[in-house]
Amino acid sequence: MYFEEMPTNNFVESSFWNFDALFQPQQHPARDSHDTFFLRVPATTKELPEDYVERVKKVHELGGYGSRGYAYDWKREEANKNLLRTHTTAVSSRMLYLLAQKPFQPKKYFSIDRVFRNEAVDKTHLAEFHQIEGLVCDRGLTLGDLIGVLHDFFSRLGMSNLRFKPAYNPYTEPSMEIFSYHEGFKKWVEIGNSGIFRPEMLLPMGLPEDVSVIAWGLSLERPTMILYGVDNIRDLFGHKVDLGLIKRNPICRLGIY
Ligand code: FB9
Repeated sequence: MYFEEMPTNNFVESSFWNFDALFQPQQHPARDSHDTFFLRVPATTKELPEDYVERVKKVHELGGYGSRGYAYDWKREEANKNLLRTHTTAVSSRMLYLLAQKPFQPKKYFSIDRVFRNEAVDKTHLAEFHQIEGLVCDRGLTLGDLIGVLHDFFSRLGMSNLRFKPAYNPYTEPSMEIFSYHEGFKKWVEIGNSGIFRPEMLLPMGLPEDVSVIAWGLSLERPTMILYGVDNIRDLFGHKVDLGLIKRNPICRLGIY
């Protein structure tokens, strides 16, 4: 699908790129230590692009670009807090900001890397997993383009019977959960989330008004567990993995081309 890989080699991120740049308000529940691992050392980020930070502060507090914003007192020290990134969407915000600093060019980006969530662990969930994220940035993209790209992407993973359910993310409007009918399980399985990034996220970056960004995300572990019949995520990821299993299994070539 000719997407470019985004550089994801920083597990430690600032709250600014992980949340504020995504128009996620500072009082949002995902931003407290019940869901997010904050760092003690180094507790705060060294530098942020000051002029851009001012525009993010303004859109959170007062809105603009047709938005009312959140009308709260935005705190720089909150945005400075370092954390273990909770999604690779933090990398997407950095890449879209960099893209906006140059004359506009359409882009197709993807990322696959580790993300960390201070969540209850169980057979299928650890405090970290690998997120897969795709985004297409171009003039005049619509929800139809998003649905089209999702059909193309998931059909290559062998999933073509898709349904979409309206959902909510602070950084996308509209947002959709994605479901696929799993013949084996004889039921609809939630296979990811998606949406169109909000103007309150893109315009403060400096992207042109007529540019929109469609994006989606899923985990790497879930499809792999289902396709390989692994029922405990610890058999797939982490220090307990049986290396023999890795050696015996060829590099996975999912689905069809
Ligand atoms: O992967 C998920 N499910 C899945 C995917 C494929 C699959 O393949 C099988 C072979 C048939 C089976 C299942 N999910 C996403 C859905 C659920 O598992 C969900 O309960 C858990 N989700 C994780 C987050 O949990 C808190 C999976 C993870 C996830 C969710 C959302 C995103 C990324 C990962 C996202 C996003 C996004 C949205 C808009 C714009 C940009 C990114």
